[in-house]
Order: sequence, then C-alpha cells, then structure tokens
Amino acid sequence: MAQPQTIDGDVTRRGFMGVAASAAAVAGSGGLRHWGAPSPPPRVESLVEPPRIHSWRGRLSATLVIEERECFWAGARRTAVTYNGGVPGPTLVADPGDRVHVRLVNRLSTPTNLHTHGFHVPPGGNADNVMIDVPAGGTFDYQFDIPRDHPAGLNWYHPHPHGDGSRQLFGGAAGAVIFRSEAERRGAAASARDRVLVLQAPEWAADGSLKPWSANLLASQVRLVNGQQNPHVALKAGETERWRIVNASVSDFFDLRLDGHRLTQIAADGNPFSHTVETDVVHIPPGGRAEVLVRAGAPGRYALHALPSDHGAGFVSPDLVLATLDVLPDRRPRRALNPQPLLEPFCDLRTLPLDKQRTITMSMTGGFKMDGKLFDHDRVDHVVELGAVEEWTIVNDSVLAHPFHIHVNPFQVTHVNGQPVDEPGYRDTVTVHPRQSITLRTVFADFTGTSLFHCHITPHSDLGMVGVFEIVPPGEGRAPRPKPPGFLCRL
Ligand SMILES: [Cu+2]
Repeated sequence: MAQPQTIDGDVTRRGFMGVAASAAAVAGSGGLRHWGAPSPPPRVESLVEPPRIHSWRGRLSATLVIEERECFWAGARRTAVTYNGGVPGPTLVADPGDRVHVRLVNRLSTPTNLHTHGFHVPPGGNADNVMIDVPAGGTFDYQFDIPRDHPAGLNWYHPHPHGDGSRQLFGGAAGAVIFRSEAERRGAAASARDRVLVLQAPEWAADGSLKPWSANLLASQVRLVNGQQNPHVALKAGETERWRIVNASVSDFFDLRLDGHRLTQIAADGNPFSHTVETDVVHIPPGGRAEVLVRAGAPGRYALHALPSDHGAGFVSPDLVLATLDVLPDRRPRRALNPQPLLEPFCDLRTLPLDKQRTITMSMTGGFKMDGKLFDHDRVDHVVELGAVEEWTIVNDSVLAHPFHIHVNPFQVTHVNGQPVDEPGYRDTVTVHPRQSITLRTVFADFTGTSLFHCHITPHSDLGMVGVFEIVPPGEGRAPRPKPPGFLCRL
C-alpha cells in the first residue's frame, strides 16, 4: 500500500496556489504531461481545496473573472471555463446578515451571468437575477443582502444564461459558498474540520480542448473532486470531518458510498437537518448539496465511490472511485463529535393551512418541456402570492430522470408517488425518476419578483425544460401571511 505523502496527509494547508505554483514549475521544466501521453506511475495526490474568500465585519467583496483558458485540471494542462483562473472557482464564506458584493467580469466571447444557487434573496435587480445577461467583455456588480435568518450551509454559484449555461458549467465554471451558523461562528462546531468537495464530470479531446457535452459522456470515466482525479484525504482513526459536497456536474446523479464507513448526513442543499441521518449511500442530484460527518474507522485505505446511477432509457453511469480516504493510526482515543450544534429544527410545512395546489409536468415529447411548453422568458407560467403556502406535485412523464430545482425558496418533500415521507429538512433540488411524482410544500417568503424552476440537468434546461413563476403581492384587501416560524429561520 502506498504511503500518504505527509504524516497527516494534510497538504491542503499548502493551498491551491501552492499547487498552481508546482504546476507552473513543472510546465517551466518542460515536463508537463499531456492528455494521451503514456501514464506515469500512479502517485498519491492529496485533496486540494479552492482558495476561500471570507467576509469581514459583515461585508464580503469578491471579483469573479470568468474566462475560457488553459489551466491545470485533472493532472494536466487543459482548456476550462474558469473563475479567477481556477477550477473550481474560489469558495465564498459569509454569515447570515452579511452583504455580499460580487463583481462579475465576463472575458468569455458569449454572454454569461451569475446564479447564486440556494440563496434566499430577491430574484430581481442586481441580486439573484438570472434574467439578465452580462455581455461578452462586460462587467456586472451583484449585491446579495443575506437575511439574518438565512439557513447556514453549503450553496454554490454558477453561470445561468439560457442556451449556453451548460457549456460554461460543463467547462468547469462553478464555486462553493458557505454560510456559517451561529454555532460555527462561536466555534462550538469548529472541532470538526470542514472540507469543500466540488464534484464535476468534464471530458476533453486528445489535444486537451473541452468536448461538448453529450449524453454518451455519462459512460465516461472522468469524475473529479475539486478538479482532481481520485485525490486522497488522510484522517486519523476516530477523527471526524465535515465534508461539504456540491454536485456541480451538468448531468450526473452522484450516489456516494465510502467503503467501510457509514456517513452521517446533517444538511441538504444548504439547509440543516433537524436530526442526523445515518446512511451507507448519499444521493446528490445535479445542483444538489450534501453535508456529511465522516468519522474515520480502523486504519486503512477506503474508496469513496460514485455508484452506478440509472438515468433511465438505458443510460447508466459506471462505478467509479471519486476519492480515497487514508485512515492513519492514532494512539490518542477520540470522542465522537456531538452533531447537535450543527442541527436546526425547521417548520413542518404539513402543519400549515394550504393556499394552493398545482401540478407541474416534465415531459420530452416534441422537446424538453415544462408543462407541455418550451421555456419563454417573456411568459409567466405561474403567478404565486407573497407569503402563500403551496403544494406542488412534480410529475415526470418521460423516460429520463430529471432533478427539479426552484430558485429563491427551498421546499419540503412530503410525498413520493403519493406515499407520505418524513424529511429531516428542506431542499431546493430533488430527483424525479421516470414516471415518478414528487409532492412538495413551499412558502413564497419575503421577496416578490420573477424567477425560474427547471430541470437541473442543464442540457435539458437549455433545450427548454424551464418554467417561469412570478411572486406578486397578495390580492386586494388580503394581507400576506406572516412567515411561519422556522421557515428559513430558527424556531
Ligand atoms: Cu431533465
């Protein structure tokens, strides 16, 4: 068994820039390996995280430059669509109540924009407004005022221009955003080291140029964590880490299993769970996030698998090793981490009076459609009232699985195929398998404006599987319902 590189394997402290510097040094020496060249002997590469940009005294200011360029990606120099020259882009770290300012500089030859997936902020103006385009060569200043009662957890940012979003995301343009909880700010949860794992599945031609996405790539062998193929993470026996995992692929459902370990899930889609969920396999749809506690077992080497995933219509992704956990012996006995400070109660939306029910159908007859229609950004498909509690049943009337995602407000899944389920928290993206129905409840809280719900397999949404909803003030003479306690805030 190969030995990890360092005593504790913790070369991530060296940081992203250190790796970039080593890559540059290799490039300078003329020893850079190109895609298609004979493989060197296998070596252990430690997981490297993107650089973090933290808020300071309630403010976070970041410039994100999006451009297509060569960068060091999956062990070689290849073309990518990068934020600030790296894949993935930098991780933004802020707190509820902060003002986040992002200057987006578009150095692509096509329009782009920025979707802050999982943010509960206004859908218009210069906040999470995916209806705007930032033209090639243009700059746009976004401002996100994160509500004080915003859930703490893992969110992410990525381009969302209609028709070209897939190409940019498939090319690597994505980054994580962490909102810290009060417990984390106080340090009560700091005993668990926290890692960001951005999952992507790009593919390149022999010359290192990006291939365009095609459904056939589901069977390919490229699955990356933070731009690395099978990076290693080293923990001491009994040590616990919090892994914040985002599925930033355009079309892969990740079913994660860590050999020899059970995973303790504590949050989904940036929403803390009310109780822990012990599981062997964590499912993360495209666009989704999972936060898990990993407690290292006996010393040894364990594979983190992406298990085969059935997309329907004969498309099945292969079983791949995404990363490897090296557990090192430790004489020091370690107590299990108390997960309680990481959990939050939430308002069970089944207990609230319902204002409206709707059925939304995803289909593939005559195109990738939402409710039988192709996307039209000038048409409003559903008008909802501010403060309304609604129940939506999402029906997949097609042969492929589709991850349903809605912007601005998360939801609580209540039924699968009409059968009740008890969820431990809210989500913003849910897998709907072929011929399946998912029923969810949501509250259109705090913000009016127009936004989108769509399939988060972005090639499907680029082809039209997108609906438009508008949140309007309540009808004449009706006051908006007060926001239920525990919806996007503490009980
Ligand atoms: Cu889809």
